[in-house]
Amino acid sequence: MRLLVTADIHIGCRPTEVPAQTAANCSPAVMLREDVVKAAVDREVDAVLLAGDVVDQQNKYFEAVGVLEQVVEKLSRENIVTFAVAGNHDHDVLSSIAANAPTGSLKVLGTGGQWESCSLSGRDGGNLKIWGWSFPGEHVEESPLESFPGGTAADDASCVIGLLHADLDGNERSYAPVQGRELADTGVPLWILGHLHKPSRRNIDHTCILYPGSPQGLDPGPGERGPHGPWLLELDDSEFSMEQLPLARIRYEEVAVVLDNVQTAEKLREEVSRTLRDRINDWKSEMPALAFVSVRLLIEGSTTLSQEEVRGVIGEISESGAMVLEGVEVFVNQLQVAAYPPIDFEALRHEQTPPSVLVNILDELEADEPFSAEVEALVTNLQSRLYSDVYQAGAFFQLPDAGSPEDLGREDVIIRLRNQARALLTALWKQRASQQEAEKKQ
Ligand SMILES: [Mn+2]
Repeated sequence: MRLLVTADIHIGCRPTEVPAQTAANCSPAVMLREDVVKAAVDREVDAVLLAGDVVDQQNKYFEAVGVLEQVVEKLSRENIVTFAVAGNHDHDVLSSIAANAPTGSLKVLGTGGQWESCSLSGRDGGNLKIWGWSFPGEHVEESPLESFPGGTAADDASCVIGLLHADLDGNERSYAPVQGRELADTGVPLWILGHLHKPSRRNIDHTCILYPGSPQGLDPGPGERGPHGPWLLELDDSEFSMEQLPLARIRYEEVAVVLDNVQTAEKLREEVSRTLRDRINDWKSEMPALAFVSVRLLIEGSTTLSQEEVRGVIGEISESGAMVLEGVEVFVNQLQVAAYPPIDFEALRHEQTPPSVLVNILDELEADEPFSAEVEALVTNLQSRLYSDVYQAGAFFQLPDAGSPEDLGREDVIIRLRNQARALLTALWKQRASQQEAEKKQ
């Protein structure tokens, strides 16, 4: 028996940090309607399983209803049934969409937070039982597994799968927290989970837990990077195998360009483009449909070019619209310049001068937390300053969801501090170099 599984499609969302046209051409709705459906039909699967957050909370019903109806109808004409559970985003819309879809084409399991099972016979004569549980509201603080009916050992189905939207071993208490141990203790050999967008799988005893992830990354965050796409499952009695079909058209990544004493803008352009080409070729071999990459670019190593000069060169990429390398469009969604003039860091660490204070702060900011009390104070101070001076500024205070200082990503605050420390160190270094130059001439 063959299944196609995916999760967290978030119909209604658009991928961010790509041009508007790209976002429209590669929206989750388009991915589902075209790529996921095509894969299901081409691979002749028996069913498609959706592990929740199929629809995004913000734009839910109206964009989603038409798309999902089309999709399940098309699949059902090919004798493919769609099974879904609701997640925290679509707890209130999925079953009403199912009610309007052609009879039997979309089955939402476990509505109202009540476990429900369904049987499916495959083209190969195999028998599958799917257990599912849907979010009854936006927040669920208890593990849904507390009410799992169990008794699967005595089942007559040749294979049993669990379908659930949940936060595995995480610290988000309000999104159906579950432990890997609990999943393994159900005796269900294969769990398909939704909620985390990054694909992952792990085994605990005889249980396999798969987060298929979203069919495409939606923003530059670390949880959206890497290859995405639905997964193909092959079930044969109690044996199963799985592979990801990396169909995503957009890929989000972080790319570090390490400079080795680069002195000219031309050399910098060459280095950036060479590094990007290498990476893009790797990604293309992994993802045949790759059309766009949105990268967070880190410039490291050593250069005599100033921050502004480096930013100017990289700015050419974004100003020219899209850069095309190896047939793939590239967008720089964020630039971090962590390159220095050829500074003798080791010598500076042993001085008692302003530059050496900066080097020591930078050493800490670039290492793992926890920080010393001094550096921690810098971080929290900047965080609250950004909140009071920017977030609460008169011009912005009416914007919804302004949040609190804690919502200002700590990582972002640390990045800002590092950038400022580097810029200041570079300036002090240059000042010292020109002083030494002047003294020599006297
Ligand atoms: Mn979710």
